[in-house]
Amino acid sequence: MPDQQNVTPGGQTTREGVLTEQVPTFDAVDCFKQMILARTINDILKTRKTQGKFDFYIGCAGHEAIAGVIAALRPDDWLTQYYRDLAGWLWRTRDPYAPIRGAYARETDPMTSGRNLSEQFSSRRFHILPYFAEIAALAPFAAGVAFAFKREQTDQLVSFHCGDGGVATNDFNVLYRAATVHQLPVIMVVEDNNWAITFGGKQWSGSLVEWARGGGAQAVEMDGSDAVALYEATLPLAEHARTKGPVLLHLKMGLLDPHSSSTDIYAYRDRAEINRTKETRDPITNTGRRLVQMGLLTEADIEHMKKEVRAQVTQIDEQVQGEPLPSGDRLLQHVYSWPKEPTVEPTGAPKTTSMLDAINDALVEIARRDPGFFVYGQDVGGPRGGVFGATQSLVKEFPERAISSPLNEQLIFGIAAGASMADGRARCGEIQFVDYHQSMAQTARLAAAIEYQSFGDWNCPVLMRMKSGSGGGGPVSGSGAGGGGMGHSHAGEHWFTDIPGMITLCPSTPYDAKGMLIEASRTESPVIFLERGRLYRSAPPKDAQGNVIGPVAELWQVPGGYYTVPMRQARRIRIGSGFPTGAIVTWGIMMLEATIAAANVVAQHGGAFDIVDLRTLMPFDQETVSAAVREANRVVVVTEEPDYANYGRYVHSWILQHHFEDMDLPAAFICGKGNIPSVPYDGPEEMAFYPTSKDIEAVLINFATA
Ligand SMILES: Cc1ncc(C[n+]2csc(CCOP(=O)(O)OP(=O)(O)O)c2C)c(N)n1
Repeated sequence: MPDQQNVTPGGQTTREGVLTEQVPTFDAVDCFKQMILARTINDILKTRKTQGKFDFYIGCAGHEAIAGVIAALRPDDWLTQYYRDLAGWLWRTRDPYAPIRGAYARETDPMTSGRNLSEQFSSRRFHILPYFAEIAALAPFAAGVAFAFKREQTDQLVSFHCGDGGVATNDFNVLYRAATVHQLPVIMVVEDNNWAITFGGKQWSGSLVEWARGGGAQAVEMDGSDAVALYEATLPLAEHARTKGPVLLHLKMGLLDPHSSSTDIYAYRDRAEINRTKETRDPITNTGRRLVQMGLLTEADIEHMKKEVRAQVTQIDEQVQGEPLPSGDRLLQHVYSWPKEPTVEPTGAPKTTSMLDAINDALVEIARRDPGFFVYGQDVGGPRGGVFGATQSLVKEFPERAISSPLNEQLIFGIAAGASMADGRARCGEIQFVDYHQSMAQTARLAAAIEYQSFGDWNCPVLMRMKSGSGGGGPVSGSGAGGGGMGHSHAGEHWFTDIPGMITLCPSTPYDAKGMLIEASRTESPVIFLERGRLYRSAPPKDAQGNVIGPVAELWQVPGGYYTVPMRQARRIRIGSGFPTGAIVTWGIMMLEATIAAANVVAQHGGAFDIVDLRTLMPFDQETVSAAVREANRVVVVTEEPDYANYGRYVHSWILQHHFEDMDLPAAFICGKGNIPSVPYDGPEEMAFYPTSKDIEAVLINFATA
């Protein structure tokens, strides 16, 4: 491999370059040179940190032989590299500028453009997944990437790296489970230096390799300080991962520096242990000795190489110090990516359709246009199409695209998210009840940070559907208790609408559910699609006289075929005629309650009300809310959430902040009655909790008569 082939003489990372499908010929001397380069960058940056040039540094000393593992992989294999893998980064990218730019948080940093801490490796071009500060948090995503590789039969693998501490995380265990259950092309590389900050105790009991083998992985334990030995050991393991299934590589390494620039090594390690580690496990010494024994280098060559590399790094360091810091003006860049294609208008014949059928239709329409699209979740591949039947049509038409998962929400999210990153298109996960999102919460939050953190280099177009809210067959006013019960009836929007970078949708009608689900599959940002259980089979709402409420009932007429409904646009529905005497801002099942209330109040008092059905909860359509509030001068926000720090409160507060002067009555707020942990199963208590059209009517009568 030519030296530094991906960087121009001025240090610009080149955008071209071919990632071949062959393991390059192994040049052991060149590999060793990358290791020396890593150590030299490490040593210079450590010094710069102590000189106060930047705030934090975390080093690679002791882990440089990892370059031997990466050298045994194909350049089109994907990596997750942890913060000690600088030598692996250099081997893969040939870019010594990037880590230095990252340390100084320069705009030119190709990994995160200064947004993330140093040594948080990331590169879409070089297939290095974006590292998160949360230890091992990339593991579920790595599972998803490997899942996509296996489905698409690409013959690529994913090499996931973490320390011994990382093995203890839920995330690592999710990767292990996904990789063994689905026999994925994954190598789990555990770089065990025996420390996790100052803790040198157990992260697992017994033997790691025995544990891994017990679940169906190939597993090897070896010294991790000789890059040539690592290269030779990894070649057959990579072949195994590619053709048979997962591999765990447990590497015994020695940490030569303190945990990071924030830690004093002598405060927690004794000198004898530090010296012993340096004598026995220094990869530069051990790999250098091996190359001398092989006759490839002399001691003098090594000394010469070290000098040459030091001069090169010193020059790069000087150059990078002169490069610009990012501007504060770009703070808001790369939070969301919206569909770039224009809206697709419906052309198919409309027919009366339930929301459940509309969702079924949408999934099939997406699958028809995207051969890689799949839905992954508990029971979704069974003949019933999940416990609610949302994937039944997909199971019939594309049985191999509705895939039942093990019972682990973090695993489900990871598979869908990683596969979406591998394919660059929405891959869908289904969580049975939003209440169980809790296990996937960290993975979801990080997915939403990917675009921002990598300054737009990476996206995670995952699409997560989940049933939320109470069960039952329609509006609370019309059908009574839904019987969801504790753990099955949270509304759940506040769990997602507080995540910048995450799009949260909650349609209230079949027409919007179909069009918005298809639209969500075209975006590059992660999307949470909340399906209200009460709406799955709901008929259009009726007024007190039993008449179907026209303007809303139309939205049960769902066109056949493919069409999209734009996100970030609320739907404004006028009930009554003439100038509106109030606006109701709501979404989901409460949209139906609001419609019933408005129709009943109009029937009694005349006038009109505007319903603003948000549909996209975050980021929500501020323009439409503003227009409705300015016109009606009176507004009520209605949510079925309990009155805690809920999402509805945010919308209400936003209206107060921006429209206080526009209102001639205080902005009203209706929510679930009481701060209860979850909605009770028994009918009387459930009915006591949910707001109904009667609660809304009381506010609207006040609007109409005040
Ligand atoms: C989820 C999470 N918990 C805690 C931390 C704080 N933390 C940062 S590094 C670290 C130790 C990691 O140890 P290990 O995985 O063995 O890697 P090493 O630093 O020893 O190479 C911890 C606890 C974190 N970053 N993420």
